[in-house]
Amino acid sequence: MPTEVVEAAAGSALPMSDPQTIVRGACHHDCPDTCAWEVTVRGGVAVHLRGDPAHPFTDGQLCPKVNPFLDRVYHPDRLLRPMRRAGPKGEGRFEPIEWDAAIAEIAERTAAAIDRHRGETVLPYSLDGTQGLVQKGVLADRFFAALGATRLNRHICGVTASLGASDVLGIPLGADPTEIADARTIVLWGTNTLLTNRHLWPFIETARGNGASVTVVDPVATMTAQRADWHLQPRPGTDIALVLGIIGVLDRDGSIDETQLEARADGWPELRAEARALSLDDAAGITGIEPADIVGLAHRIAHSGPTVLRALIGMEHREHGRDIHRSIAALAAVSGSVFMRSTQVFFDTAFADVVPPPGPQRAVNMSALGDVLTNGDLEPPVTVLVNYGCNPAAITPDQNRVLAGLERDDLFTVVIEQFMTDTARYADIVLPTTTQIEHLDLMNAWGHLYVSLNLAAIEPLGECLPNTEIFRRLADAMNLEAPGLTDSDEQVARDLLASGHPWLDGITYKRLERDGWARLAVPAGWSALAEREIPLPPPSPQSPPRPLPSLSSAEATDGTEAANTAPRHQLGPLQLGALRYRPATESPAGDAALASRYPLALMTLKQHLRFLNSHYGGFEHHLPDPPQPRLEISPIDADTRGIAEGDPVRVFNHRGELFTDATISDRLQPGLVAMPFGWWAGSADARTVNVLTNAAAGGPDPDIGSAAFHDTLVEVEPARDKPRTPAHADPRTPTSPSP
Ligand SMILES: Nc1nc2c(c(=O)[nH]1)N[C@H]1C(S)=C(S)[C@@H](COP(=O)(O)OP(=O)(O)OC[C@H]3O[C@@H](n4cnc5c(=O)[nH]c(N)nc54)[C@H](O)[C@@H]3O)O[C@H]1N2
Ligand SMILES: Nc1nc2c(c(=O)[nH]1)N[C@H]1C(S)=C(S)[C@@H](COP(=O)(O)OP(=O)(O)OC[C@H]3O[C@@H](n4cnc5c(=O)[nH]c(N)nc54)[C@H](O)[C@@H]3O)O[C@H]1N2
Ligand code: SF4
Ligand SMILES: [Mo]
Repeated sequence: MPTEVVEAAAGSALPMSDPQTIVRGACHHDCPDTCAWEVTVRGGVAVHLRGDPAHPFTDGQLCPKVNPFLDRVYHPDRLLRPMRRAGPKGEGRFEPIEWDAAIAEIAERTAAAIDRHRGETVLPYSLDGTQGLVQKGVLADRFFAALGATRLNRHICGVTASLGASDVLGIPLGADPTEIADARTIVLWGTNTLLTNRHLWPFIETARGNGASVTVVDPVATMTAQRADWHLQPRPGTDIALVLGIIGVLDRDGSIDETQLEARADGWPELRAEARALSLDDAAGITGIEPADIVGLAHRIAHSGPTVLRALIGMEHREHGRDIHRSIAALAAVSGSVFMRSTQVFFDTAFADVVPPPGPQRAVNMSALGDVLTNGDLEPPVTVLVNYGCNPAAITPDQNRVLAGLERDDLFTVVIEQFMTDTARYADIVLPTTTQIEHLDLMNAWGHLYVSLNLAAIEPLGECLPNTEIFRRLADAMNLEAPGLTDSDEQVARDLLASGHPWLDGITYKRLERDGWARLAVPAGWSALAEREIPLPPPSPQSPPRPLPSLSSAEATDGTEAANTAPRHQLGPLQLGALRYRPATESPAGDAALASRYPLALMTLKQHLRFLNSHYGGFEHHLPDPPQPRLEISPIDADTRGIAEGDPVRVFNHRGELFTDATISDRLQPGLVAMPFGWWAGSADARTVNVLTNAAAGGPDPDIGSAAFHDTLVEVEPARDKPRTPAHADPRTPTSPSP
């Protein structure tokens, strides 16, 4: 239950005399910052929301996306009742039904599909619509495991970057991001910190105040690049050549402590040989960065430390994304820099579901949804799709194939959503779900080390139910018998905190109820680059030993080689090894025939201040003026195509086309165009940028890793007298019945 506090929240405009409750929580968005917040509730209504001023990372600030979050909660277009489709798929016409009828229909149709095809005919499709551990996954995962459903490799975000880091470190754990404040040289490598990770910026400014320099390595002159001391603008996807160039400089200068490196790492001679094989001029030729600048960056990194190399996700959305991220980790090892990245795996390591992981069902990569739904060879075919916390019609690459799959008459689609998204329009049954202030959750983070407890501040609106309750009801309706299917949300949270892992020492449910958040008990200065052993939870009969995240089960220990306190897993030497730049297949230097038809590289960026992925993409007050996702094009490329500022254009390739207006931009190098991602199409015939994007995995295995969104080739031509799509959905055209 919420803590009863009868006081006015500092900074709120509420009269001091009104009794009110302040409930602690944290933002659920897929954002590294996981801001702690406080909701002020009066008379059962949330009246005010602010960042928790005591939280060391959030520091009382939320962000332009989430400051008006209560408008999202009480938005007139919130889905408030279960609905059944009443028109063609995609049209978005629905009629209300009762919860019991909805649950019964889903249970019956799912059971019938399993009888006909076996469990793997069911595909759960979800991501990080909410990052809360309880609502995002635990109960849903148990439910789908009990059904024997196909497993989804949720790899569209973060996994490729993690694998690249893991290839060097054995486990993808960098340093605590707040330690960036102690750096003298900061390199933000393919991460747009000011936009995507804004609460890290004050720590960077602290370092700057102490004399640190900030370098951004990014093909686009992002807002972060514009605020940096130095912006290096490599050609997209060429970072490995830049890294080899830097290592080559350090090698020639004798700046590498080879004795120390060889004691800690395998594969240095192979890496050195690759660096020596690429001349400085060749590195400059591939990357488009002047030789003197490569030397300058190498010297900064090696001689003006402590140096932090920070990456998040940006470069993973490429065919060779895994190797690009591997190269940054390797550079950190070679140059003695601090390596800083997502902190997700700290939490994955510390928390454990008490229920054993699912059996050996087949797995599919979420990036390949279009193929999975339309490929006639899949056996069994997917005939039941249960979608929650994800908006695949908008966010998944190769949108035409995704939509063709969602249109299939023989596909039974259930969408659990807060709003009538582009995906929900294709549902057979839509189930209305709660927002973050209406349910309980335990929040991890990937930009810092604080865990938070999010308490429900208000009752669910309308007939909304949390994801968890929906899966409990479905499990009951389907008579499933498996451990933990009916656990309460609080039980799930308590069990997660009780793994016994030393990083959760002293962090109890009770403490989180009182304080809202707590820092994982990771020692200051800890990182897998510096420490080559990692604590494991103590083995117990209730929680069988499990492999560490991103380690194969062959590498994981059985947890029995006990030290005096907790058992520790030896990570072994760092792995360097050969590393070579290769152009992506779908890039100007890759497939020449394709590049001659579609000569421009398209990057589909997160660039809107008031979007979070596809959240808010259809919200009037979150859209820019004019409310249209424009194509950015360099002056030279616009000129050669006869395109002027604001002109309507057709953007197209072998996957699809879309119509929009052009913006001439000097943020981009010639040969590169960009469009924002996250907008809604708003109708079945409209398309968004993902109609053009590449679904290839960010590494050699198609089932593993993210999509190569940014390795996409297109052509652009003037399109006067053509309709412009996508227009944003008119948020005032409700497709749901009124509550
Ligand atoms: N405001 C806002 N914040 C967000 C989000 C949002 O939608 N809106 N989304 C959240 C999510 S889900 C994520 S994953 C994070 C992502 O956060 P970031 O990791 O910062 O990722 P991106 O913005 O995708 O990409 C960062 C930068 O990488 C650059 N980049 C792309 N390719 C290359 C390359 O080959 N080399 C180099 N050096 N740079 C390259 C891009 O130009 C881009 O500026 O942001 C989160 N935060
Ligand atoms: N072209 C291109 N495509 C991209 C990217 C890119 O950079 N370019 N980035 C990729 C990346 S990094 C990511 S992470 C993905 C993001 O893809 P998604 O995870 O799909 O993105 P979101 O828009 O954050 O969330 C999807 C939905 O979750 C719903 N939701 C929120 N909370 C809850 C809840 O409690 N329960 C339920 N059932 N639903 C909830 C929201 O209403 C929202 O519609 O997109 C990827 N796609
Ligand atoms: S979206 Fe990110 S920055 Fe904004 S409130 Fe949520 S966690 Fe904080
Ligand atoms: Mo992401």
